[in-house]
Amino acid sequence: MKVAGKNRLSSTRTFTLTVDAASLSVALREKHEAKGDSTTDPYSEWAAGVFTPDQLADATISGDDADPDHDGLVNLLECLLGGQPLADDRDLLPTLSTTLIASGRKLVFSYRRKLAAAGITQVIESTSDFASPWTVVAYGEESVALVDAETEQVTVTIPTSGAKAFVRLRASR
Ligand SMILES: [Ca+2]
Repeated sequence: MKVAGKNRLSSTRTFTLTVDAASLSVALREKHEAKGDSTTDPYSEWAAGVFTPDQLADATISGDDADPDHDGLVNLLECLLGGQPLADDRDLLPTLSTTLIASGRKLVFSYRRKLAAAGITQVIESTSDFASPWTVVAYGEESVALVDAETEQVTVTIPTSGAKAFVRLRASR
């Protein structure tokens, strides 16, 4: 899908990484929402540093939802997670694991993010199946630990009693 650069500030694009607790597979979803303002924009700063002027002028390469390296991470998520938009970064996909606890089990959802991308809105949601509504996760606990001067590891635990659960990370600006 092509997104014209001149429309960049006229809409909010939401990208979603979905992690299936049963199979640990990861899917990427996206939706667009109309929005009329332009707020703090860490993406544009990031894009200016990783794309050439010619690439910046081509939304199919530098647009929020473009994936020029075909690694499954669109540029907005590359920016948030610390990827390189022109190199395969599948190792940056969020991880999900399960741990047994007295009341059932909990999901441990974890991802790395760049401190410079903190202005990108992140929401973690879960559902028991794709037919049920996604709900914002009430974090059982959350830890944020510095990995290095530019990166931090975010870990969220999610109590669950169902046999199956899906967790997704949404990023938007
Ligand atoms: Ca990519």
